[in-house]
This record gives sequence, structure tokens and C-alpha cells, in this order.
Amino acid sequence: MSTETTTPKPLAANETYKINSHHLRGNIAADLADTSTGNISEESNQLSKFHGLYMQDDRDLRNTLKKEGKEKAFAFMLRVRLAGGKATPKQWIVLDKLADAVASPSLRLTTRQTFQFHGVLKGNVKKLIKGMNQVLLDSIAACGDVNRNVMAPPNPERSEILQQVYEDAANWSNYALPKTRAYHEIYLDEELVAGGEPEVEPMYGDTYLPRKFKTGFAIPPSNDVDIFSQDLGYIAIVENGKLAGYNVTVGGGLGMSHGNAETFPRLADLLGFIPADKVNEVGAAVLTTQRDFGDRTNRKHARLKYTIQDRGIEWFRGEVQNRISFQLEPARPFNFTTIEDPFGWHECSDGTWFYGLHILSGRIKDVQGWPMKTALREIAEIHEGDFRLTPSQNVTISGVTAEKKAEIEAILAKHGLSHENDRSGLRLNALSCVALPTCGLALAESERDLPSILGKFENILDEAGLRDDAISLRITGCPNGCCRPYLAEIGFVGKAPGKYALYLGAKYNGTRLNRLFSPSITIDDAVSTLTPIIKRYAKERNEGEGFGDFCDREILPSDATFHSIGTPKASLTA
Ligand code: SRM
Ligand code: SF4
Repeated sequence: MSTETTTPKPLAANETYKINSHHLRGNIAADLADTSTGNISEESNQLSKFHGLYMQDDRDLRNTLKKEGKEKAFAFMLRVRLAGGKATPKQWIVLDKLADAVASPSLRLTTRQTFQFHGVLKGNVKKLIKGMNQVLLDSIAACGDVNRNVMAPPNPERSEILQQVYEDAANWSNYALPKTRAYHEIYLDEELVAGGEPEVEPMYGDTYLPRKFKTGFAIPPSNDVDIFSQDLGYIAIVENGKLAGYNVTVGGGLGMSHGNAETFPRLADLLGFIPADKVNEVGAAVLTTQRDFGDRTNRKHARLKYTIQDRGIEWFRGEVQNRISFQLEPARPFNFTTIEDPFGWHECSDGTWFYGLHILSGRIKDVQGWPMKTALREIAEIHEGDFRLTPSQNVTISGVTAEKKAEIEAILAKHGLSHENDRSGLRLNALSCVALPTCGLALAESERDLPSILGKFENILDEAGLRDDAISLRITGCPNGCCRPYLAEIGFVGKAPGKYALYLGAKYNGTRLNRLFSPSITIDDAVSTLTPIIKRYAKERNEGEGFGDFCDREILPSDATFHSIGTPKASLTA
């Protein structure tokens, strides 16, 4: 008989940080108060992510500062918690002013429907968080190993169902918040109550989750939140004009590492159908199953998608079933057809209007001839409805009366922004991640190069007569997949300066991953390579066939898998 025993793998360093942190306090307060450096310790950096803060440095300045023997240009990125991307005009105005006062002046709309500030110096962190707090905004759990910003379809005013789904998303976002008062103590100067009850985290426990966890809600036929990329998804099932409940999806996720076949994007599995009033109960069951079984030894293998990939969806369903008080039902039929943002003016059933405004890469700033930040602030000053940030980094101005509609049109016209939506189908659908200079993980440019990349492709699309066709192009500076490039018909994934892996053939509606077409290519070579393909598509496509479908059918070799492990799923419609 063998006496050999396997040594358990050591826990990832973050697990030690979490357990020693006294519920996410650690040494953050002292590190923030230390004026001898703009940086904080690695442990504090990992912990402050749970409070929506990331320590970064301006990568454009690294070499110069190094030569001058100076410290890197450290500054925080802060991500706001904003379920379903809904913000009031008052909140917009305050965020706009805070960007000018205590951060880099631009505001960045993210692919998960929220705002990011960049360039927040250590000494300004508390000012920013206190300013946000005045308008009931926070950044709790916007990052970190917890349930992150919950996504939901924008434009709730259009129907009772949209409103209900938004409320379910907002309730789940609140329900899944960590209970620790660390954020309030560190940034809002809340006093410690001496001799108070010991703090407990009933859902998370003392070490929270093994890794980030993301939830989205979708209402077919629009898959605007890319539901199959979420750890946990709720697909609204509408029967006889009423919300009957949700199909629950689990185990989606996109991040991977180049050259590491153990990591891969994965589309979610269907778990089953649940009544609408069971969202929180099922969410807690999914989250605690991942809490208990997720891999805490290897952060590259710690997302829910790997737990499910390794143990199987049947096992996972059984675990969730054991943790809930009712029977999961089989998933009900649904059909996604689109992901499109509704641009321009639309009238709602209650007589109000909403306006979808395209904002390339979600970057809101003032530049010569393009004063987007000023225009949106002026709109916020007169607007009486809401703003809804969309999963495609755009904004919807909703709940607009006929009178205000004219005023908003006048503001856009005054600043020369009336035609922001008159762009090519490619531009209106394009997404990019932030990448350089703030993202510490970027291997190549993304947001900064997107306009010129689009220009190159637009020339070819014009020649092919495809200017108005909705084709999705998404680019990231590294394989983490922050703008969901593996669900794009044309996906560029940064590998090295100027070099990208090129993926083709996802389904436009987000139900099929794309596949690797070229492991490393420059943008100019990609334009040359794709030119004849785009021209063939224009001539040979079937009725209604998307560019991704055409590439999948005609261009990609039949053995071109997405990845050695990830298997593209043909369709997820039940
Ligand atoms: Fe992301 C890390 C930006 C959506 C997968 N992401 C980062 C960091 C924080 C870099 C870092 O860890 O140092 C980036 C900050 C850049 C900067 O300077 O602002 C960053 N991610 C973003 C945003 C701002 C991209 C954007 O242009 O909009 C998005 C913010 C969303 C939000 O509001 O919460 C953003 N990130 C995503 C998405 C898309 C989504 O969630 O719908 C993904 C892919 C889906 C997924 O999670 O699987 C994504 N980000 C990652 C990963 C890879 C995770 C993984 O499982 O491997 C990382 C790296 C990590 O976690 O180690 C990452
Ligand atoms: Fe940074 Fe990579 Fe995310 Fe882009 S995809 S923001 S480069 S982590």
C-alpha cells in the first residue's frame, strides 16, 4: 500500500491578505495617510480593490521618471457601483465636478455600465468618496473578490417589465454587498463603535470569494449585457405580457492568458428556470457554492467557470438545488436576436422620450471641437429623468418630456454633437478597453488607437457598400477581455506593442464565441487580410447573414477551435 500523501497546494497570497484584513480594513487607512510615497503596499492594493480602488501608474511617464530617478506617477482608478447603470442628473453633475476637482478630468463609461475615474492621487481619495457619498453613490464591491457591478438592460421607462428587471438587478446588487463597515470607516470617517457586536459576513465568510464574480440580467430579444459572459445570469422570461421568472445561467467568463491553455473564455450554461421572487435566494446559492468549491490556490483558475468546467454542470445544479427551498425547473424557451443599443430618440409608452447617444469607448472629455463633457453636464443641469449607462459604453438620456427634448437637442446642436449617432455601423458597435496609459496589464494599445483602426476599416466598408451594416469590432490591450472581444465578430486582443491576436466569427447576438484566425498580426496586416473577406461578404452573404456568421461558415477552417479547451457553442437558445 502506498504511503504517499499529496501535499495540498498553498493558498494564493490574496487569501492570506483577506483573512488577515479584519474584514477588508488591513493597513489601508495608514497607507493612505503616508505622504512619503504616492503608492500603497501590495496588500493594501489588493484589499482596496474591494472598495472600488486600483493603484495604477501613468505608463507613458514610466521611462522618463525612471531616468530622473523619481517614483512612478502613482494614482488610483476608482470605479463607481451603479447597478444597471442608472444615475440621476444630480449624480451626473457631482461626478462631473469631482472629475475636474480630484481626478483626471475625463469620466470613463465602462463595459459594465458604470463610471470610472482615473488619476486620483492618494490625498484625494477621501475627497472623492465623500463627494460621491453626498449623492448616495459609493464604490463598494465595484472590484475585488465579490459580486461586482450588476448589469441590466438600460431604458427601464419603456415598460413595466424593464422596470421590474431593473429592480431585481438593483436588489440583488444590494443583497450581495459585503456587510463590513470597512469602507465607511476608512474613507468616510465613520467611528468604530467600541464593544460593538463582532462583524460577520453571512454570505461571504471571512475570505470572501476565490475571485471576482459578475452578474447580469437580460431581456430577450436583446442580449445587450452579453449574458453568457457572466458568472451568473438572469434571462427574463415574459409570458402573456408578464414577467414569469428567469432562466438562470452560470459559469460564463472571458479572461484568459496568451499561451496558457488552462485558461479560456467560456460561455455560461443554463441552470434552470426560477420564479422572479427567487433571484436573491438562487444568487446566494450560486455564490456560496463558488465560495465553497472555487479554487483558492490559483487565481488563474479561480473563477466560477473553472469550477463548473472541472466538476460539470450536473454536479453544480445539484449543489445549488441543495441550497434552495424550491425545485429548479427546466429552462424555458427564449431567443436572442440582437445586442444593439437603441441610438437616437425613442418615444416610450408613458409619453416620455429617451435618447441613446453614442460615445466612442465611453470616454467623456472635452476636446477641441468635441466638448462631450460640457454638453452632458449642461444636459444634466436641465434634465428631469435619468441617465442609463449602456453595456456598450454609451449613454441613454431617459424620461425626457417633449419640452426637454427640444432643449436637449439644442444643447447637442450648440456643441456640434447632433450627429454623434450618424456614424458607420462598425463605429457605433465598436468597443475598446481602457489599456494604456493607465492599465497596468496592457500589452498593446486599445482605446487610444481605436479611432484610427476604425477609420482604416471604414474605408474598406465604404468600398464594399457596407457602411451602415452593424458589424461588431472589439479591441483589448491584453487577453483579459475587458470589452468582451471574444464575443465580437472581429476581435483584436493585444499581444505586444502593435501586435494582436485576431479572432473572427462570433455571433453578433453574443451566443457564440469567435475563433482564433491569426495568433499575431499588426492592424495594417489585418486590414489587408480582411479586405477581400469583407468584399466577399458583401457579395456572397446569405439573406440576413451577419459578418461573424459568414466568417464562421466560409473563412474559418473547420478545425479552428477557439482554443484547445474552450469549445464554441453553436447556439444556446433552448
Ligand atoms: Fe476588466 C482587470 C478595466 C470589464 C476581465 N479590468 C482590469 C483592470 C482593473 C486592470 C487591473 O487589474 O490592473 C482594468 C483597469 C483599466 C483602467 O485603467 O481603467 C480593467 N474591465 C475594465 C473596464 C473599465 C474596461 C472598459 O473599457 O470598460 C471594465 C470595467 C467593468 C466594470 O465597470 O466593472 C472591465 N473586465 C471587464 C470584462 C467585461 C465584463 O465584465 O462584462 C471582463 C471579461 C469578463 C470576465 O470577467 O470574464 C474583464 N478585467 C478582466 C480580467 C480577467 C479576469 C479573468 O477571469 O481572467 C482582469 C484581470 C484580473 O482580474 O486579474 C481585469
Ligand atoms: Fe487592461 Fe487588458 Fe482589461 Fe484592456 S483588457 S483594460 S489591457 S486588463
